Amino acid sequence: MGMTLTEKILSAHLVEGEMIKGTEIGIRIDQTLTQDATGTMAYLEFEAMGVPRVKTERSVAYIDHNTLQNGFMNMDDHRYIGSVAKKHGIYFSRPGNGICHQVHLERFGIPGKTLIGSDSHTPTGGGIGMIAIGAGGMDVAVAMGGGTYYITCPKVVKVELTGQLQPWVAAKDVILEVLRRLTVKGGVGKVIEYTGDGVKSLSVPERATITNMGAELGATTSIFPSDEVTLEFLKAQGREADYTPLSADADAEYDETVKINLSALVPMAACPHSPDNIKTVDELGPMKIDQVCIGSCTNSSLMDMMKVAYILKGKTVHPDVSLSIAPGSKQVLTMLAENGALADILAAGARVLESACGPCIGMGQSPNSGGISLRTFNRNFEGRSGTKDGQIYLVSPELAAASALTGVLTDPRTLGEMPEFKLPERFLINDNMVIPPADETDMEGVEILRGPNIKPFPKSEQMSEAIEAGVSLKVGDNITTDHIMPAGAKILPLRSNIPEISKYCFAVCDESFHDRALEMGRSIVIGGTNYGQGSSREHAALAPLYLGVKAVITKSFARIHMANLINAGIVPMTFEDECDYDRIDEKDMLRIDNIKAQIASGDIIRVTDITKGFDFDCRVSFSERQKQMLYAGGLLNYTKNN
Ligand code: MIC
Ligand code: SF4
Repeated sequence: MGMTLTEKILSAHLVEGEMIKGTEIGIRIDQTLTQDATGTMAYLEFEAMGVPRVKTERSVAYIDHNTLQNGFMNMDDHRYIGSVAKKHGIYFSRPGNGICHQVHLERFGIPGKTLIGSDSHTPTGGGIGMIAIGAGGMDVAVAMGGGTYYITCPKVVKVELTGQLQPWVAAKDVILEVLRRLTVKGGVGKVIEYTGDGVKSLSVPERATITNMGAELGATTSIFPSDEVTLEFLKAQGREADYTPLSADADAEYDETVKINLSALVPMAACPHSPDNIKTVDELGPMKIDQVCIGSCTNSSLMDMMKVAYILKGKTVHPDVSLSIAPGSKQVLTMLAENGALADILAAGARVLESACGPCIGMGQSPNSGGISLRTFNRNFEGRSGTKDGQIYLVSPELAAASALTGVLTDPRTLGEMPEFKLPERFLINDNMVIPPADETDMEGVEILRGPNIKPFPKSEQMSEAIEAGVSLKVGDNITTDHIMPAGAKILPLRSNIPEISKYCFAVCDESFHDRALEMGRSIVIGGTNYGQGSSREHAALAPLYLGVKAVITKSFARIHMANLINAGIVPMTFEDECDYDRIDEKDMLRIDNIKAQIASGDIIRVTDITKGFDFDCRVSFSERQKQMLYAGGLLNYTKNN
């Protein structure tokens, strides 16, 4: 039987386990990336491991999230990360150089390699044929130290693309269609592999838009083959030596197949507040809008920006609309400046932002109250924009730009004939904002620069014999990491300071959570399905750890968050019978006896609700390694013990 591309790359990197779906496998990691909002923690963890120099083929530290310097904190973090990078063999992409995923695709991604990144949109690298996976900072730290990365051996879904996108229909519409069909839970435990004739009609940046937003499916990652289109992109980046052709075998067997005829797709939008709440432009009609934001790691490539500039050229943004545009990298921005497209964008009245995450993570450009904002981003979770009742629609750059001019949601197909947009034969290559690490002989002398905002990692204890703890919070389905540990301009500067940032833990759901949890001392959180979807931020586990949360019981978990909980020594469990969710209330006292022995002996954990006087069963599925990690009180303790 032939192999899928996913299986080929994973098995070539397999160091532990067997390629049996659903079981834990360990893989060797060739490349890592971090960004600044998760990076300080990752590097504190890396330092704690005491490895002098990274053992990967390439590790890059990007600064792109916390670029607003309203106080010393973010700048201190940047200097800390820069100094760690220099000392320990990591390339440092300075603020202004661009969004990690965009720059990594342009300058570092290599087909057939494995990449993990402390950011959930690391699968962007799948656009160039990598197995690129989002992970918690601790997992990235371990991989930098040469350690194995563990995942559940995934099922592989084949998305067979046929036909060709119609003019003004975009790669964004392809992934919105996949989200419409599979939903934000549909990718859990799976890799989404794109195949079929339609693949060759998509450029690498378009493929990367699709794999980027595969994160919103909850998928382990997404991947495209590496073909002549990939070669063309690498050549234009001056990196043809990095090319290897890669694809699935013709007789590869997949666990599921989804067929999409590109020719039949129409422009769409993901409506508030979920990336899978999809409607077509026709269904939505000419709704009045207040804001348009173009950029983010999903849609900020040169091609995206050239289309936007073409649409805006010679026109003016509607007087009721604020339009902001953040090109994804210095390469993109410089090329727009050189070819004149930037002048067209500026002349139309767009507010051009630096090449960074910006509004996507609530770093500015929050919409007006109740404001309708069209964004080319990947997430529209409630409150993420910084305006609690902001109504965020996720759309293609083409639709966004067309609407910015009219002031209402506008079908880009009304723009008339579409010219051919072609990738340049040669991108402008200037890596002067990527600082290489010190030579091995000089690294000793590099001083690590620490600011007062960088507080040590919260301590976790070994697992106790029993857990008796109250329910500090009960939440519903699809709770995102933006609910658990919100971001935005005010909170992001506290990413290196767990005691401070934990004051905002769950604030979107319940502002009294922080005080209540501290008062209770030890507690348990109850959640619904797909708990922890979204970001890879381990702060969503570290803040609860700091506040005394010992276990989280839900109907189901998102992959990265569940791994982060285990890494933090918090026990994730799911209800064996979902009806028990309804029987438990906030403040109920729960008791789990002999928890270690129960975890050791099977998949079922018996829990008693002391307040209501009933027992219920929870399911766990831990590998031996995860069990040991939980007994030790998390990955750091476990790594130190071993
Ligand atoms: C996001 O898009 O939510 C982020 C900010 O990039 C996060 C990482 C973080 O919280 O720092 C992600 O996607 O992992
Ligand atoms: Fe940055 Fe937004 Fe991409 Fe996250 S999703 S990496 S915040 S641009």
